[in-house]
Amino acid sequence: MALSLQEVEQFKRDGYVCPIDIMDATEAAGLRQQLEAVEAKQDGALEGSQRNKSHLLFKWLDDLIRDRRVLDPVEQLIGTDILCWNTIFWIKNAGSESFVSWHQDHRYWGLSNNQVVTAWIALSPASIESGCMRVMPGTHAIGTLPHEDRYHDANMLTRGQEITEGVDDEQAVYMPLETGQMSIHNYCLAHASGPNISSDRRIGISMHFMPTYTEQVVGDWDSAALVRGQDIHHNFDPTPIPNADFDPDAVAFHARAADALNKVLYTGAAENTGKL
Ligand SMILES: O=C(O)CCC(=O)C(=O)O
Repeated sequence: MALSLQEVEQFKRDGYVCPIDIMDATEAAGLRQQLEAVEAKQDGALEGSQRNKSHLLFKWLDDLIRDRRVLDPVEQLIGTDILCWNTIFWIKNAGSESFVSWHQDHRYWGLSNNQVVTAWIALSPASIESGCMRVMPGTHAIGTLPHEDRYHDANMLTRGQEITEGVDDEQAVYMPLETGQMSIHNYCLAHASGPNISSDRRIGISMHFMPTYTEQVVGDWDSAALVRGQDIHHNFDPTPIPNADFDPDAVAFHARAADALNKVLYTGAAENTGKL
């Protein structure tokens, strides 16, 4: 078993489990190198849309969402039939002010149930200094807290969505990860992260997994990758598996998927800045 019974119990009670050893630092450094080679070709950074649904663009990321080391713990938490809805790069450069305000993802993603989980893997050290995630234990089980859109350039979230009541910093728990380690949290859990005051980049990838019975209840169309088991529900269009990085068919599909995601994430917002 990837997770112990205690870890599964902790996930049910607190809404997260951390850290989980997935790969050694050398293997993670190899993935980081592949990402940075692409960044170097395009002025040093990914575009906003490339940060999302990125498994359609990067073949190695499509491999990662199907990797048994990632899926075995996820299966223990959400069952055997698993879709991957999204993958996101979370990159804070050394000394960057980038932060993530306190939020609950279920408020924005348009997904129909509370069984969706985020697996977040570190491709460089995610320490308190470099701005690792913080969570409010137990908030996955208390419903939706009030949020406000506070558009802010340094906030990595689309609309600067922020919880206005119900978060107590004193009760928050940091989730530091070494390179190659992973955390998993329920997407209803309140979480946030601070700036990176370390001398290295903080590079993480979140992978969002859900049971196949999940529905998209806000957007007209959505897509997901079947990564384990069977999908008898067909609520999401299957995403193509790229044959290589930037495979033209997958890139074309990605454009449509990123556009649909933008519409869902900005539903009800006063302004759609296009930031993803
Ligand atoms: O990487 C971060 O600091 C925040 C990530 C996040 O909000 C998420 O994975 O849902």
